[in-house]
Amino acid sequence: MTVSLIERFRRVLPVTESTPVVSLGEGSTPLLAAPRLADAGGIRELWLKWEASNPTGSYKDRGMTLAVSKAVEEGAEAVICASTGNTAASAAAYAARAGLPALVLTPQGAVAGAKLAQTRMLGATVLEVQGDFDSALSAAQELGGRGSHVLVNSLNPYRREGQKTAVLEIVEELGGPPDAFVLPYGGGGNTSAYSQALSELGLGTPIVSVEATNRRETLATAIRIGDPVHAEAVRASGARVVHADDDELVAAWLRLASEEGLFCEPSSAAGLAAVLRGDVEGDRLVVTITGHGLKDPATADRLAPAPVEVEPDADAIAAAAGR
Ligand code: AN7
Repeated sequence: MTVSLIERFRRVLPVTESTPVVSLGEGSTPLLAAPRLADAGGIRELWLKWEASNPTGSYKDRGMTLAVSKAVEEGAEAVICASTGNTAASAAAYAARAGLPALVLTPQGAVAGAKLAQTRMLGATVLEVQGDFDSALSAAQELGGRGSHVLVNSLNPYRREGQKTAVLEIVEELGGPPDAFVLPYGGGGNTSAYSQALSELGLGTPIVSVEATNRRETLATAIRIGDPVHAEAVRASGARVVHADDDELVAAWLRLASEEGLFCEPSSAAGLAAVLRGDVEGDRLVVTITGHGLKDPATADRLAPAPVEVEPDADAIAAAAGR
């Protein structure tokens, strides 16, 4: 039987025997070698933590299983989040699983369509806020503070407790820490969670957090966050923050797909962009790939090589294919 994240890591999570486990089979994601990209980048060992294989297609599920389980334990009647899309889908899924209503605030016009469709399918009430992510998050925090809804953004400490398990899996699987962890930096919740995991393990492994050069306008809508709510925690963690611009993000994203067979969403390639630029030191690197490419098919459709039209004829097809 599938082991839930809470069961697997029970000993290091704030749960008791009486905590109800709300699970969709999250965590225990693949750690995949990336030999071609490693060669290209002159890195001895490059590992990709493929978080797209979580139940809703992103790493958010690691934190959401715990946040929703604790919300149920504490008698919550509803959950709320603001989201650029992935937290929304994850909150909707786990709330549905728990039989709780979910209220999701999205920045209008700035969420990939498939994420919205996923969230709506999962039964959440979706309100498109006439503003950016930061203003939606402020509103969600305020409403959460009134007690009617439990906030399940990463300001909720259970989200970070759950997300720290990615580091535990990686260290366990490699038989020790890598030389560095590299991951995208949007709001900074995941960086905080990784940092928490390392300090609990007594490890000083460097974290490199990669933000969009133009936070407010990047094509990577998942990390289009002007004012990261965990900025102070990220600073305090000692993580090194570097930038990647949209051209670098897109180049890394296309290469990950065509050279390693992994189709992620554009924001998820941020870590790889920094690595391929030679910006991360070490012989053995772990790059976290945070979300699935099918989350944002419109961007793929726009930027992937276009199909070529051809007659249903073998010679014409061979000619068009160049072989
Ligand atoms: C695929 O869903 O903020 O630095 O509201 O979806 O922990 O915020 C998503 C963020 C990276 C950034 N990769 O992580 C949301 C949201 C993907 C993401 C990030 C997000 P944090």
